[in-house]
Amino acid sequence: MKFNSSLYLVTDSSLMEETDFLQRVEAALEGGVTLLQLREKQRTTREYLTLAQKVHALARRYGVPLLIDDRVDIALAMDADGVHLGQTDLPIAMARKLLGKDKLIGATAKTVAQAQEAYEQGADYLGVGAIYPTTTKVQTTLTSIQTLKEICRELPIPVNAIGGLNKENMEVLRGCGIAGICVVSAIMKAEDPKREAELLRERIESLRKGEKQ
Ligand code: TZP
Ligand code: MG
Repeated sequence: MKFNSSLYLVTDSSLMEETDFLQRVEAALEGGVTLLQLREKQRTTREYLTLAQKVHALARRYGVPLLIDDRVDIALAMDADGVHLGQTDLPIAMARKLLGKDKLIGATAKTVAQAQEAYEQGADYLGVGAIYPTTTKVQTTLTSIQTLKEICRELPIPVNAIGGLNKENMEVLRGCGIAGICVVSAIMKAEDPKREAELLRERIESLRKGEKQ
């Protein structure tokens, strides 16, 4: 499946009521988010599925692929566009076997070796970070810009930077060879998520000019 990961919104619904959450996601889609990941850590399977179906309906309207964090079963059940898997989730090769060649599979990688392994197992893109400390609930460590650059240089698939990124601090990514950025709070906590997405999209496009992808 063709996809554009330049402005990749990873959601966090734990901060708000569902109506507010869905409105924010829609505003972000209007503002120019190119890829969307539903990331739920606290919900039951049934709750995750129900929310995923609502978000999928929104994402479809904007022609933006929806990926499900962690849960290949949910992605399969609701025919999402793909999944994002970390180092403690189902191995990429198994997910590929279950999902087939047309679904998108993203992998978290913090080292060149992890990136290489994910690519060899069939990952379509890599998420690398955290670049900066994050306020989002996640177990992660920082990844250096040097490692990010090496992963971009060594791997032939799109690489997205993640972790604490916003429009004020993303300039550090210029020249790294990234395909895009992943953000949670920059958009989910923004006063005006549509405007924030517009500004982030403008900046990432300008930053990516002249990069490899
Ligand atoms: N993986 C590494 S950092 C992170 C994830 C899921 C969270 C990023 O959130 P934010 O709010 O953009 O820092
Ligand atoms: Mg995970």
